[in-house]
Amino acid sequence: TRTPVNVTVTGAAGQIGYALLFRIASGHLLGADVPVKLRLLEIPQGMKAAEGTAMELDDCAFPLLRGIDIFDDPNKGFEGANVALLVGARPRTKGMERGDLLSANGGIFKPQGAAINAHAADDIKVLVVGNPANTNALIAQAAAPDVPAERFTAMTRLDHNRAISQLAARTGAAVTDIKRLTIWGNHSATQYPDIFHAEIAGKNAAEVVNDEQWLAETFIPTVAKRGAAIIEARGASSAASAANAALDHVHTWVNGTAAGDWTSMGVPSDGSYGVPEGIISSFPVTTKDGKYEIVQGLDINEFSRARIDASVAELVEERDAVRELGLI
Ligand code: NAX
Repeated sequence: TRTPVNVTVTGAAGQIGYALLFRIASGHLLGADVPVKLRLLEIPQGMKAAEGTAMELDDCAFPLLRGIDIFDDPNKGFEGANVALLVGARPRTKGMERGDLLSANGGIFKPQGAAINAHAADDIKVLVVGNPANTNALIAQAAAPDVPAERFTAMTRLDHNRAISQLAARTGAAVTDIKRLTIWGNHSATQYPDIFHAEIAGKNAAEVVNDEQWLAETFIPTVAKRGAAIIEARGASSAASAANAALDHVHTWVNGTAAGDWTSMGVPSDGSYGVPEGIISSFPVTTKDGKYEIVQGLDINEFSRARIDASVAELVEERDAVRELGLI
């Protein structure tokens, strides 16, 4: 029998947490044969609701779930963690400037990074979901100097999945026919969903679509603004789809990408494609044996270059702002 994998989830009492925990416990994060122990991390006000969720998890009698512990102290919450999903964050509220948002989140992600550094397992893998996800991941990573930097990642898989779905709808293809789609840059409105290297049933996606106006004026903004459209329709932000993307991100990282395909992950840049080293930017990546590699050698056309550069410029600004605030 396998040793259970310790999975820490922050923001466990929130709406993404509620959509996420039951699927982790039923084997959708790591695999149908991998037992898990859940460590829920909340703030004191969230503890009672997290206990309620834990009661429901008990009531599912999930065969793979080997324990649930709930904490409001990050030093305990990350103890022995093999996988950490950093979901809880400080949302932007009315009248909040970017600097306020970054410093409020620095107050969360810096201590969490330090706690991961001190207490997590040696093989820790971190996914940051809480926004601004890329820069929150950078803050946590900077606070964890003993953990290899590449273990800190940010979620752009929801954007990736949204882009696949939009492209499938436009072309009438099945989502499973679409490969090699890429989200570049920041998980924000500046993100760039790139179909120039994507394939639809083996054919180049940009050639199948053959409509640059649709690309620029419909596809890219629809994907980039989908979060706002969900809020408008549902009266609440994406939760089940975000949870699903978090499961996909970690599952792919641990279990590998399919031959001939890749995925999108926010990862520390190694300077590839002119993205400044160190910032956490979304790239096309392949994964194997629990490690990822940025796909190399793609030709970047002018259309793509301008959009990648714009999103990366935003990430550089965010990095400079958190540096200024002493958060990294
Ligand atoms: P909720 O407000 O429903 O839940 C957040 C939870 O986090 C709350 O229970 C709160 O008590 C807890 N929390 C706050 N500070 C904490 C801390 N220091 N330690 C532990 N827990 C803490 O938000 P929800 O809808 O679940 O969204 C969570 C985050 O995901 C938000 O930042 C949101 O912007 C972000 N998203 C990111 C997406 C992505 O693609 N990267 C998409 C979905 C989502 O918008």
